[in-house]
Amino acid sequence: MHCVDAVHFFKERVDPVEFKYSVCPHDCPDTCAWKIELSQGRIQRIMGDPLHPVTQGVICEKAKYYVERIYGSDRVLFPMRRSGPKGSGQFERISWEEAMNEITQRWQTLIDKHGAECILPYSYAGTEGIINKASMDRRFFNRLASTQLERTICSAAGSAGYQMAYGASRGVNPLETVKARFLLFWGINVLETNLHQAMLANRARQNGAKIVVIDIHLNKTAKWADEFYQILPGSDGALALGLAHVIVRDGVHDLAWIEKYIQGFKEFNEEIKNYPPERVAKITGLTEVEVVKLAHEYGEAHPSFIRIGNGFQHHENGGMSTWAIACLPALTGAWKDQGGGLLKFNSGYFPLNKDAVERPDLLKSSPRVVNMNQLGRALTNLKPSIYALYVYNSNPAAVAPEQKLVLEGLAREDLFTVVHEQVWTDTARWADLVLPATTHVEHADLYVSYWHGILQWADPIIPRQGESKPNIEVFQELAQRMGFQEACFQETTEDIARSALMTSALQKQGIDLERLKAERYIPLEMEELPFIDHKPGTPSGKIELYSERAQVLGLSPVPTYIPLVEGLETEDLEHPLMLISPPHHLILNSTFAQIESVQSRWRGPELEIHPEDALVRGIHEGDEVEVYNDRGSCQLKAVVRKSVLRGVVVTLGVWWPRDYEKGIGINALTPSRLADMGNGATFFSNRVEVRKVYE
Ligand SMILES: Nc1nc2c(c(=O)[nH]1)N[C@H]1C(S)=C(S)[C@@H](COP(=O)(O)OP(=O)(O)OC[C@H]3O[C@@H](n4cnc5c(=O)[nH]c(N)nc54)[C@H](O)[C@@H]3O)O[C@H]1N2
Ligand SMILES: Nc1nc2c(c(=O)[nH]1)N[C@H]1C(S)=C(S)[C@@H](COP(=O)(O)OP(=O)(O)OC[C@H]3O[C@@H](n4cnc5c(=O)[nH]c(N)nc54)[C@H](O)[C@@H]3O)O[C@H]1N2
Ligand SMILES: [Mo]
Repeated sequence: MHCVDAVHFFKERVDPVEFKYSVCPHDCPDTCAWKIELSQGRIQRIMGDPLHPVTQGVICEKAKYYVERIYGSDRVLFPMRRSGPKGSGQFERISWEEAMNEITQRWQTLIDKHGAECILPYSYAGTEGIINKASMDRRFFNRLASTQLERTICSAAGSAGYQMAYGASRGVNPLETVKARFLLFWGINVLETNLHQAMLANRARQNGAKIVVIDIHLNKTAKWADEFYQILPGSDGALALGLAHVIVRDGVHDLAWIEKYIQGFKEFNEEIKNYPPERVAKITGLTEVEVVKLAHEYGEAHPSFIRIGNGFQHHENGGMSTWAIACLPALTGAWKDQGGGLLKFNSGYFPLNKDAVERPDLLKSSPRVVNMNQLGRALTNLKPSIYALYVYNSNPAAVAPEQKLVLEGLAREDLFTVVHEQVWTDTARWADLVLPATTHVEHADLYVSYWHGILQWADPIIPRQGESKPNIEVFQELAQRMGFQEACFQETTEDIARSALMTSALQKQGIDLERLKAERYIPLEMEELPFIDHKPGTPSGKIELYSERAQVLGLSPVPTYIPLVEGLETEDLEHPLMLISPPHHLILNSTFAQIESVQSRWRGPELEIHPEDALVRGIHEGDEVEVYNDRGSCQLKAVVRKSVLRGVVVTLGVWWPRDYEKGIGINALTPSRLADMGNGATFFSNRVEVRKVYE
């Protein structure tokens, strides 16, 4: 061996590798614990923490590309001011001092002229870290009394529907689901969107359990299941009520349990008489035999577990569908068994002091509220006008419905737009000022999960890139410059985390920030038998199959099936197809869409269309097609496949508008109508037509 080689060899061997830990911050149920390999202070590799009870050393494919997100050439590193026309992407570097002065001066001028309601914040769950998701920002916009944002883009309809029955946001501890004998994944692509739940289901299957999927799309999860029921979009409520019909008709229900724990069985029982299998078969596209079989298999298995996904919550009837599904374990008494019942969300297991964190008391007036699904309308139609928009933790140019209006709004010369971002999204390109944001490995935060019950803490593990700052610091500075005197605007991440954890429930469990920092993650107490250990939070203290609250809201007091306004039962000859656009496994909402490793594995935006629907339109595999309706149009490549039912087309993933031909994304087509409950999103209740594009 040469001398030089020997040195090189030696150097390679001793290059110190160290491991640090963090938490995946994304809007995903799994909230994974990361083990990170660093060399010379630089992140080399991201892995799942093998010791974390839920992560168990496994993370999804996209998170492995995180290194590219952190160090990529498209990071926003410095404050930038627009130097060309809006949307041109031309920016010049400025200092934080200049940026902060410009924002506060322009806001002050606008407030003097139009009042603080001319300012609109726009954020969602870019990070799930409590501090940088919703703390100082909420305090700031409360104190400012700006227009308030109703954050309903995800699962608001279903949450409201679940609350009707249970008055709580908790259900089965996912770790218990290994005990289930029958696992029903309803409207959830669990292999792609909740990977660790699929791992737990695999363990249940090894113990003899059956896995069943109900979806509109033959996706990866449907192929993995033991049985797949492919239904028409938005028909879930009818299916659930049909299953209830058969369960009660055939005596599979548990009357003793119902008498003790249920309110409104009598009224519910009247309603389900309207859903015999022959009617439900017509609405759902299943056969009568399938409806009866599923009802019996579900009703007779113990423990039986239903994982409620987001698929049907993105329809106008999403609230009612969720309520109807949520009634099923109440009929069969599935909650009696460990691992039996439902899991829609488990955020209710984290007893944090939200008011201390967000300070709603700082809001002294009742400013108007804009629903985040209707950003496009708010920017183009609302009177008095919005003159300033502040975006963080979200990429509305890609993810919000009615994209044409959103982009028209962002293009307004008289709208002052500030975007605080980690990367150069399309939204950032439309901004007047762009501020650089730290990623979660550059700042500290406190994490909850809406699926598992483990509280986590993550310290920063690398230096901040460029001049990036976390959300909390930017809002501290803005508050100071706006002259807000309240002491809460000076609180640090740790101060806020401490007050978040200051609740009697956590104190009883011996949890405080010092312990959490030392242990990094602490499993919280979860109910062994939800809604038996503690009563539901409904007014009656029982599981409500009949709800006076629903009646007060002008809704049916029992779950019912309401056909979609833009569904397959609607007369609309010009737009005969339904377009569904659920997540893609390589991206998370629109995050990761631009990074090279993802782009190189992606075949471009695709549209799955049934062979018969393709044939009548003269469409062949690989053709460029235009999907259109009265809201807009978008170009994709056709994939002709029986993975979709006739009348339904599917495209996976919300890619950035710039990735589609003509710079218009899939949300150009989606509606901003609101769902039946919770003012939720209706992305999937969307009629379209498709035609071949001839160059
Ligand atoms: N890889 C990846 N993971 C993610 C995300 C991501 O973008 N990518 N996003 C995260 C976020 S924010 C969320 S909210 C969750 C969402 O994840 P999920 O809860 O899985 O919800 P979706 O993927 O929107 O829809 C799930 C399935 O419902 C189907 N579906 C659509 N309409 C209907 C219907 O009417 N009835 C039925 N039964 N099924 C229907 C879709 O085809 C899809 O296969 O995933 C999170 N995890
Ligand atoms: N057609 C269609 N549209 C959809 C959906 C669908 O299924 N189909 N799904 C909907 C759903 S369920 C959801 S939840 C929404 C999600 O929509 P969004 O919440 O907008 O999610 P992302 O697209 O991931 O954008 C988050 C952005 O926040 C930035 N970010 C991350 N961390 C930080 C931080 O600490 N500070 C700052 N300032 N920025 C940060 C990221 O870089 C990223 O650009 O999309 C919805 N849109
Ligand atoms: Mo979501």
